[in-house]
Amino acid sequence: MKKVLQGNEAIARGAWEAGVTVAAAYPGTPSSEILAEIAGYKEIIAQWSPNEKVAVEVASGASIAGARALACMKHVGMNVAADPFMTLAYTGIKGGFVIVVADDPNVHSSQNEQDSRNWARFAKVPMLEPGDAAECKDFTKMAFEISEQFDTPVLLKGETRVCHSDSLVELTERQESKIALGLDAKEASKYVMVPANVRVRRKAIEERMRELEAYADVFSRNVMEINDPEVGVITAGAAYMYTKEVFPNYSYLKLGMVWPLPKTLIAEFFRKVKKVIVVEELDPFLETEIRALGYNVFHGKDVIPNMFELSPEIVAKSLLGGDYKEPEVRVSLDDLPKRPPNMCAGCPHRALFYALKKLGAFVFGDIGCYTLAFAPPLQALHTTVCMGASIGQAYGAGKALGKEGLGKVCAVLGDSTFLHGGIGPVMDTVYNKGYSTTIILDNRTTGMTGLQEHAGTGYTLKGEPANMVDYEALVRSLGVKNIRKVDPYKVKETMEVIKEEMERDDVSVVITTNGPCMLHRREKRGFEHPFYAVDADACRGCKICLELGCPAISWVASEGETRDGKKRKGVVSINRSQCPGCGLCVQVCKFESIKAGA
Ligand SMILES: Cc1ncc(C[n+]2csc(CCOP(=O)(O)OP(=O)(O)O)c2C)c(N)n1
Repeated sequence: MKKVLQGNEAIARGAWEAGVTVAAAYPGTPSSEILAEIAGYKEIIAQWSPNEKVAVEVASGASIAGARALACMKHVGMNVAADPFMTLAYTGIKGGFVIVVADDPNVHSSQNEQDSRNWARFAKVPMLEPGDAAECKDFTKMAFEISEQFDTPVLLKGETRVCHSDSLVELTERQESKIALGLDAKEASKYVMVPANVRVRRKAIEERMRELEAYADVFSRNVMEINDPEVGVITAGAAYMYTKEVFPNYSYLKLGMVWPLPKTLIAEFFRKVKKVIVVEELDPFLETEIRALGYNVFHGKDVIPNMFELSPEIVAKSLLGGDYKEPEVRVSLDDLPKRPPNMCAGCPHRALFYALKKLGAFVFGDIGCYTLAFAPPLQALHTTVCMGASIGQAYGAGKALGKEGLGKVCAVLGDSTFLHGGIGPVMDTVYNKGYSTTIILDNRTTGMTGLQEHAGTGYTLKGEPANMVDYEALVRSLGVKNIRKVDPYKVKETMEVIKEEMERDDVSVVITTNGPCMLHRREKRGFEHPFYAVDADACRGCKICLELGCPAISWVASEGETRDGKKRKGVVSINRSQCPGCGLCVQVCKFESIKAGA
């Protein structure tokens, strides 16, 4: 049977067909849908872990017990998971163990742009790179076979365009793994990475790499297509799709396995074509390796951009230079309406950041929906580095500046981010006698990546009720004595509490209450939610409410007068279908011109 699947759905299907029984992940665009999809397969135990390191550890434990196991993450997740990952490359596996790492070229939704192929070379493990959904499924299954054949974790590289685009996929039945389940204490020297054992495994890795290099030459998805013998392209994944679309007659060496490289195949390709071009997204990964083998690469990163994503147009422009002709029919991006990312109407984060802005605080920010508070009109968040960094940074700034020099400073992060990477730095701030204030935005979901459950939501990935972390009790156990709760929709009270805590010469944590994600609330309320409307005859057009950046509020230019004769240049208007009735605008309006709608 064939079915149109999204790349991420196809990876999930591949894992199911491969007989995977345990899958763990922390969400992150563009990888999040894989686990959400896997959760629908009853044969697979699927879970959200608090972060990527834990996800890899969970999957590797299942693998050591003989199960086929999968861990998934976005590219930056590998930075978090790197510690277990780099050493699991030494221990090897028992049941097939695959890590999906999905890159985000062009940084559609990330804090940086990394090329995950470097992890494969760094850790000395194989990496497969699919180019469409059909390959996503096939390569996932092959990755498990390679993992077991060579006793290694295998990386499967995704990327935005591959993970999120659809193609026709041939479905087959699930095959249960043949490896016996169970833990074997006699295998300890393989799994206990103390120096004497490490040295043994270190040699095993080199042996494994030699075997994998030989395998790469016969791997059925490293495919040579000889067409025009003048020009040959070495490429992989989405870059192959782009290049093939614009240069269908060139010859190709399409690599399904991007590490290690098939040296014999490459040599053969250089014999068969005159000029070899390497087309790849991001780093000159293949190009550097191929040049290091002594080959003369005709074009690579001298013309192909080494940042952002490629497209058929970019590949054609890069390779044709002055000969490139713009296609005649085009929709210009400038013709499209501008829709900058924004927090939802009614989002509790907006209320909190409005309060911080009014307080004039310097905010060490973090990663989540609230990062959008950095943009106009709020402009109330001043750093964002990686998940959980806000707390350590605020603490570090305090150490550098001293309490007096620090002024009004706080760290702000979401609850999923707190559980991911925020617990350690709060503990550190207490232990090392800091005095910063941390604000945890408790919206009881992982909003930014699509409302995934986490250990604070009370539900598992499969929707079963679960323990719900008590944030107050947790931070108290870390030694925090000053813990306050605020309802962010009550702006004045929120400002008072945060001001007091920022002035305190001690560590404090402020936790928002009444702040469940607005998307969750809307679901529950259906169409019954309250809403607010502007009394157009009272609105003075002062635009203060526009400072909230609420997408439900817009400006209508129209010169006129208020009911009591005040001149104005226009009025604001509230879109009823968007307004969830949070009442924030009512609190900021000085002229009582926003009222409950009827
Ligand atoms: C290491 C890493 N893993 C995953 C992500 C993807 N990601 C961005 S924000 C976020 C969590 C957001 O949830 P939360 O902190 O609760 O804030 P919310 O969006 O709900 O306001 C995730 C998982 C990331 N940026 N970095």
